[in-house]
Amino acid sequence: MSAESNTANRPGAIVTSEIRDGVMTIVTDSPPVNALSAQVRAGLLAALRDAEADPAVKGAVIACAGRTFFAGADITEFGRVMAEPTLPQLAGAIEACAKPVVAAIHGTALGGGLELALACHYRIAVPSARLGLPEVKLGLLPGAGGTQRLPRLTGMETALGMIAKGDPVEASEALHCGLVDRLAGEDGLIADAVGFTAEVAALRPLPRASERAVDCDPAVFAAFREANARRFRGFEAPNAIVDLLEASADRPFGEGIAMESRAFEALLAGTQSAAQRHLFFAERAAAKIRDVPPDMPQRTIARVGVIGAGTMGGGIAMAFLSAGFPVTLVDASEEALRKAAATIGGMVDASAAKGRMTGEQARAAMQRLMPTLDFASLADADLIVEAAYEDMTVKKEIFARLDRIARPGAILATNTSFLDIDIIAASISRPADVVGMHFFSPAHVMKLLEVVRGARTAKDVLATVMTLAKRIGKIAVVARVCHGFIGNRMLVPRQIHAEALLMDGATPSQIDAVHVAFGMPMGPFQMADLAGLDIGWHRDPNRIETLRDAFAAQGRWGQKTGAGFYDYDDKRRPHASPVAEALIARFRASSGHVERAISEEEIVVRTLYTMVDEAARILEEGIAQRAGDIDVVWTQGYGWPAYRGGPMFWADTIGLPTIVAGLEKYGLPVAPLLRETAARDGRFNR
Ligand code: 3H9
Repeated sequence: MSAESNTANRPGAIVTSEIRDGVMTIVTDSPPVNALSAQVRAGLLAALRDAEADPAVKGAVIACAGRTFFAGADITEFGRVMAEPTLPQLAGAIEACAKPVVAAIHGTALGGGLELALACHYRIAVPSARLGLPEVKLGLLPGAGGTQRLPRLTGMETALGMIAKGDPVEASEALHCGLVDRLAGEDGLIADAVGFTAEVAALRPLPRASERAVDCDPAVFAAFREANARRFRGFEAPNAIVDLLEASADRPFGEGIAMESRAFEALLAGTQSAAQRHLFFAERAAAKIRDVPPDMPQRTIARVGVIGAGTMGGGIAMAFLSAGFPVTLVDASEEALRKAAATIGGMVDASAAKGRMTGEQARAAMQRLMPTLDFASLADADLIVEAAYEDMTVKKEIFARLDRIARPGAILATNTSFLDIDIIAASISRPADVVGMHFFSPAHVMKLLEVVRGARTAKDVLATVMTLAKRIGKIAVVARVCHGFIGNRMLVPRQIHAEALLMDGATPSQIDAVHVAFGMPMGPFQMADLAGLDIGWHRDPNRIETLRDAFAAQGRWGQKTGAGFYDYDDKRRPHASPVAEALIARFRASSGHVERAISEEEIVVRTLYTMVDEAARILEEGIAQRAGDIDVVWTQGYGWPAYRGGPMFWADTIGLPTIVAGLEKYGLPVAPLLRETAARDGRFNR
């Protein structure tokens, strides 16, 4: 195959084209992810027009250089008027082209990128490609024809999952459901795409997704909404998407497209999408450490050790095993090791059953697990994560042993959720190697990882752990040392004020209902019952100094005893408890509190505004690097609803002067940073 001509390619152009064997190959090279910026769109349209006008061209291939096919619209352009050609215009022009246009897909075809491919007449992909419409995760919907073209190609069931849930599909699945027409060789995509175009060049009519009919049972929509009600609760985009998919089934294509465009604009202008787009960038910004250069040399991590075969240790081991690391799991109890290995086996099997790994990968993962009683087997590990009992004496003892046996340069991490890692680091001879890796339970599922930076933690240790976090699929946020770091520290004022509200006359279910309506998965008292009310209890039933003591003394320890702030049935469902309320009333009276009516506004101020206040202190003390990091911790680790963007974004949305006024109204302290930022009408997130 030889290049026959070269259309108007200027030096440095992002979109270039070349004609081979009568097929024009249009290649976009716009790092890092070939987002469809105004410049890319203009370049694509110009090349397409060239292909249409040139009688020597019988078809065109649209492909990308670099690591991926188009990753979607350029999100940084949102909020401004989209320059022409807009993405829907470009998609329309591609589909209307009188010559066949073939999308050649590698890496990920996402959002507007996949919509562009859907507008092409054919799609060819390498086997490793993934295709998806993840706009819903940005509080949006596909706005360039995706809601109308995808169901016409794949059928409704696949389209519902891909668009309303944002689940991507692998190339093989895409082939199976009609989303791609052919798989290419992994290394010969362009050549295969050109060959394919030549093969289909003479076929007419051109297959256009918009001209196909959607065949589906109208009952699928209600069933889908019902099955996903919990997941979609509070979010605007998923319901708008299901409406549009319904429209694709019973309205003409043009009408569906007009509806899609209106719905996209409405979501784009709303707060939910602003919140979710903020989180997209915040999650990526969190990976950057201000005083650690991106090219910092890193330590090699090939073997991982985990100390402690409890729930956390097992989950952490699973997270590393799934990412391909050999893991040595150490515990002093043979029974604990046996149980952990069985649990990990179950988790690996479940992952395989869900298609997250193949049977072969599952077997290999289990072969990489080495449970042992022998602490000395950690000698060749490059990273050791201690996940033992949350007690400083225990931790110091473990780190002293590690100091003796770990190889020089090994990273020594602790999974502590509260303790001072500087004290642990100072107790051994290599404090620079010590770092906190605070996983969230279940550790193989939850995406958040708080990376705790001690006063003496080496920069290359931090850089290595941040890269490693990404390899094991975690979103890492750096925290400096304080009690509870970012996430758990913010839980403290919430719990203190929630319990103080009980003393003033509120009930647990009244307070929890406010939090659930706000979008949290559960309220402070449901969470306390889940964690256990006996945690930290002095174990003397005659010493009743706090409300917690009163509950613990009665054996109301929460879910584990079937009773706490709530009563639990055999399915662990909470029910408002007259016994708990009587206990609260007695404690209230005995401690001299007077019962009064509590409003929803007071609950919001005292349990949510106080969290914002604590977050402001975390920021001003430098515990968190930036406000967005706090938002990532709370949305990824504690169920703060993504559509509210995290505590700091939420505070910005309602206005910091409102937060200050609310706190002052109830006589609560205001962090200096919060007061100053409010006074100049500023925002935490810029
Ligand atoms: C859309 O398409 C709307 C249309 O339906 C309708 C329009 C009318 N734009 O994630 P990474 C940046 S909505 C701008 O670390 P990876 C990212 O911020 C879009 N920038 O890489 C980062 O910047 P920095 C639907 C983007 O290899 C850098 O690229 N599409 C975009 O781990 C590297 O990103 C999506 O939602 C973008 N679209 O993962 C897909 N995407 O280096 C969003 C990325 O300064 N993207 N950046 O921090 C992704 O899911 C991942 O980036 C991807 C690569 C899987 C592609």
